Amino acid sequence: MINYENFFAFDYWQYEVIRHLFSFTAAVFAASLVYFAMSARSVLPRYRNTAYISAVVMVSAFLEIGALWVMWNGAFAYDAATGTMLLQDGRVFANGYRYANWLIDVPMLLTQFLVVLGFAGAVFWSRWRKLTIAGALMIITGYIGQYYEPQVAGFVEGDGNPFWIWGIISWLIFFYLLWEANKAFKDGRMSLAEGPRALMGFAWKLLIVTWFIYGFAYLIPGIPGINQSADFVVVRQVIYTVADVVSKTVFGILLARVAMQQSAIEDPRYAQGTPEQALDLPRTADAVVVEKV
Ligand code: RET
Repeated sequence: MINYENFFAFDYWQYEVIRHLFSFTAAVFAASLVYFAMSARSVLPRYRNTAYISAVVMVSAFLEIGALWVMWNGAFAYDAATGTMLLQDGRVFANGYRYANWLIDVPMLLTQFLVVLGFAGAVFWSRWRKLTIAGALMIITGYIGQYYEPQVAGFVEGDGNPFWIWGIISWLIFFYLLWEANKAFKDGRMSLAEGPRALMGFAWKLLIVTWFIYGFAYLIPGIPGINQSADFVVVRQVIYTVADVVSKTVFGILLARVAMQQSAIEDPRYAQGTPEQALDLPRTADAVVVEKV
């Protein structure tokens, strides 16, 4: 069944806002990729994976949101008779690409979370297994449920219950995931010094809030009264955009900052603003010797 967005006639502004949301998000991720690639060497080697993971997240998100942008452009065209943007014959828009993106990014973000919390070896892998399996199952079950959006919104005949059943399963897995991630946060934060620990606490709260938002956005096609309004299609895409930028880029930058602060505390070569930080030069003592020569 084609996605819910395809059943609407959009005012031009509604269509255009959504189009700009896609181009904005794709541009943010392309720009963020540069930041993460360049900041990797500003932290101790054991934290570098956080920047590399952010870079992977950026590439995957750029491609998936770019795909949405291209599809959105091709799927609708201006209809002079009604003054609206209408779905074109033989074209569709598929919001499911977002789920394909999350399937990569959710496990990546959880891995990044464990890396910055300082887990390594067997402890890392046992936590990683639980979190990534839960993350993947949460997305896959939601992905199945979203195929029933048109039925639950009443655009086509048919049983809308699978939308709720898969959605509830996904929500339950989400709660389990939060519970495991909270345990990881509590156990791992003591590996960080006070300053970076506080910042990590903020990143964890931000993760909780933004991840909840995705779950709420899923529900919109099932809410009577708003589920046939094109305004709420716009609202849903705005929600996804904010959640995406915050959970990928802002979260990634916060984790990079935690790693930078902790690195600077453990090894002064990584203190902010020194040329050694950018260039990865030898220790200050060695650098003095080099200068004399
Ligand atoms: C679904 C289905 C309905 C129930 C819940 C969901 C949660 C989705 C989440 C997605 C997070 C995505 C991220 C992407 C970043 O790149 C699957 C919508 C709870 C939490 C963090």
